[in-house]
Amino acid sequence: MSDPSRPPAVGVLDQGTDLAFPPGFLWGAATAAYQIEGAATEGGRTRSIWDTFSHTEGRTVGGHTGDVACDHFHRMPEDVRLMAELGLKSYRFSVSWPRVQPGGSGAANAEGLDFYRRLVDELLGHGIEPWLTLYHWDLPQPLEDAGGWPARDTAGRFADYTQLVADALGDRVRYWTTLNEPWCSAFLGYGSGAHAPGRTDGADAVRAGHHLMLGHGLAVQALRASRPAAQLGITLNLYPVTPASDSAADANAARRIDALANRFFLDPVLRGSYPTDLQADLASVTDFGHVRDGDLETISTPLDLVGINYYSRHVVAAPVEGEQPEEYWRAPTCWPGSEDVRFVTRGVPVTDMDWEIDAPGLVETLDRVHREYTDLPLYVTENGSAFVDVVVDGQVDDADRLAYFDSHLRSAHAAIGAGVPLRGYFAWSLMDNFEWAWGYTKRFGMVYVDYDSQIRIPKASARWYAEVIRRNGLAAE
Ligand code: IFM
Repeated sequence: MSDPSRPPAVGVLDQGTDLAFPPGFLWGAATAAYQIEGAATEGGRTRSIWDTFSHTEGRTVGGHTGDVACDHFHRMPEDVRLMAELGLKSYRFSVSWPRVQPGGSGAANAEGLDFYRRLVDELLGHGIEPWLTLYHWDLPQPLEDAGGWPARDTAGRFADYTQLVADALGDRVRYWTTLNEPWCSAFLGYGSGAHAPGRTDGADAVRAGHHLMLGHGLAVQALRASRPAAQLGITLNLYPVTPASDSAADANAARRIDALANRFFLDPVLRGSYPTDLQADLASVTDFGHVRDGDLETISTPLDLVGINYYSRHVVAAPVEGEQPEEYWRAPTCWPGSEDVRFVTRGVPVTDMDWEIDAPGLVETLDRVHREYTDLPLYVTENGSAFVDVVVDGQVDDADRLAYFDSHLRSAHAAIGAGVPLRGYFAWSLMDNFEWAWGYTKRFGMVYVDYDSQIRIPKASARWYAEVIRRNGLAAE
């Protein structure tokens, strides 16, 4: 940090009673390989679908790519020092598949693995628990060329890659996430095409979702066999889905979107079955012929924890006849079979992504997963917000982001009070980074990154979060 002794600008924990979190609560921050590492062609790394996509004209804002990003590959030790100064108890990072297994098949790339060995050692040396995500969207390009996630074989390739990483890092890494947000990989990658690889076929999106989950199940089995002490989970991006009115038609729209956004993954992973209403909704898209005997048993291989990424709520309405109200908008084609459902803008405050700020939705989401699906420990593996940041006198006073964190941590605390076994919280993100199709135009970091100089400036929210961690709690309101 530039000046750790300087008090946080806003939202300081004062003398009030703390909202204390349970002892040992795992306070962390998260990043992902392609979003921060850079060094895209170094150390034997080969192309992923995101290299291809971002280098294709018109795919990302400003033609931005992850070629350099935050240059974390070269600045890793100094970034870990920053984490230590913030007092992080854990750091959630992802391994770049094309860095450790170039091309997505065959032997491991020792140089690639060595980077993650050094990262893990550096973290452990600073008393920071490494939390490793195996797949945060960077499929090796040759595997996409062979069919990508809609092809069944990709699931097996993912399990092979998992084994390589488990062999190299399993002695030092306790917490493992197989997939980050498979909804995005499947439905943005193969449905709307807003994400890599940019394909637009509803049936492919559904097949991709299934094979991602199959890969998850196979990876869990591989890890369990070779690293029995590891804590294994998956990270899902979940949303409360609320009907815009109490009409039966809007309730049905909400049911459909809930099935695609949430239950598509929750049910197979935690119950070993697809929801029957989802299958009926998707009848015009796919007959689910890609699901083979035994797949759902593999997909529902028991886990040790569930990771939840929470950002916002969906409010939805039935398709509108005739002229549509201004606040009703048609979502991009990432909802196969339900493209005609309208999403509704409520006029509540939004972040720079135009995502509505809805802290109570976090309690709802955590409570629902716990009540309807599992007694397993839950972790918020991502939560955060993009806002426009301005550097003034070398400081960034990101009051909006700080308020977002504060309100969502109050929700996390409320969820624990209501009996949810929430064991940790990871802010998204440690630092500003490549926000996928938005390039570098959206800043989610607690630490500001000047992409020209690569100077890092902890924002007010970072200093505030450091204090929350130090006190293991928040000031009462
Ligand atoms: O930046 C992403 C991250 O990679 C996955 N979860 C959502 C974040 C914000 O869009």
